[in-house]
Amino acid sequence: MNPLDAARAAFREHFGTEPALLVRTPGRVNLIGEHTDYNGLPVLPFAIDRITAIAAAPSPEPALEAVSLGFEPPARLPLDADPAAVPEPWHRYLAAVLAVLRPAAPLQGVRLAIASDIPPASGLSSSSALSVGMLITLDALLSLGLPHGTLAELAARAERLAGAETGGMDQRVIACARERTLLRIDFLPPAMRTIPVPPGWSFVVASSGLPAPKGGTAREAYNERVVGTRIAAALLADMLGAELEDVPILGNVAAIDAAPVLVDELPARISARRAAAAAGVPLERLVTLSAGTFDPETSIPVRAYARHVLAEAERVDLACAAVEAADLPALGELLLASHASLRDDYRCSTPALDALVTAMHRAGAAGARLTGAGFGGFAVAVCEMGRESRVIEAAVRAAGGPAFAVTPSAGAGLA
Ligand code: NG1
Repeated sequence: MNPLDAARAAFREHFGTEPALLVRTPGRVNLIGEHTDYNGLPVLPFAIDRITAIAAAPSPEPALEAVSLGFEPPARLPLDADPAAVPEPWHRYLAAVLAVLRPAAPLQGVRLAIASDIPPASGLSSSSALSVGMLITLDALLSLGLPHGTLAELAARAERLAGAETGGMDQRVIACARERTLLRIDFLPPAMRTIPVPPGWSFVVASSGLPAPKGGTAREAYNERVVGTRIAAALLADMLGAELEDVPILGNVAAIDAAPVLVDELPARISARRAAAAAGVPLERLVTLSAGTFDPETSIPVRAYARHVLAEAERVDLACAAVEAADLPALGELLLASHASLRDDYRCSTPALDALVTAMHRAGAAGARLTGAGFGGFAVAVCEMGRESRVIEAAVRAAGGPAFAVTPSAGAGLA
């Protein structure tokens, strides 16, 4: 059963009435531009033809009641629930969405049934599909009329409250994507540009066999990179004599010609406490996260992290040019270079992801790389149309699957 029919049926079964509306929210693949968004640097993702569906109706009770076919147990949360006090991880996302919407509107009770065919903990953004879908649902039920760009921003804020200091790529592409196009997203200043996919190109995604969970050690590892790149930005700004207000990010210094050269002068490892003293910035700017504080004593490999982020931002520019020129081999090389940088400098690949990327490339893909935050999850490959089945077979042989072709699809909306 497709997720829309499954969500509708689950709603009927659980609440005994018909839903008032249905929302469809796609997952996404990030083609290139990994770990650049929270540095204010560009990304090039697209929405996929796998969706989360939400069937919803207003409720007479002043509560959010939700049932999910993918996650147990069902949720019943007061409308003023504090996400930090909600123990069940998937309920925390629901509570975080209520929390970010509260200042915008008086909330009313709602009933939801959720079904999805986006593999969870895959790097294909099932979490953002849920948060964006919830916001579209509540926006419609409460007749708020908020633009999709605003809903994407609120969804990113909600996910930060739920624990991962996300940069905002996933929520924007899921809310704003168009069919058969990639979406280049810039953050400084904010901008979006669709880039049509040349005819005859195909994309394949494949599991590495290990999940990329949003909680626990993977969240710690993600937040360590957020803090590590803030440290690098603060130290580079100090070397360049640039004044940074607020939280330092590499996007603030990336456009300064000397920055890439000075990366080699950064310490190989340093803690936030020592870096704050050296760069003369308040420690809180480096370690404060939306959901807590990062340990200021942890020693972080900031030079390698900065090297990856600055080079990856350049690869996004080159990848946009390659797609616009319909140059598949050039795009493939950029994907392979991105993967090598994520493996060697950003240290967020795994042996299974490396083997998967090699297998898909050998099977005829022009290029492949891990997609999403890494530490497990999926890889993406680009190939000529007609070669998908060989790439998929090689991926399944290397890592056990699932592996499937994905089509750049439209963003979220009412079904
Ligand atoms: P995943 O792990 O694929 O959901 C995460 C972040 C993105 C981005 C990528 C790395 C969330 C919700 N998303 O994506 O914003 O930073 O890692 O490029 O945390």
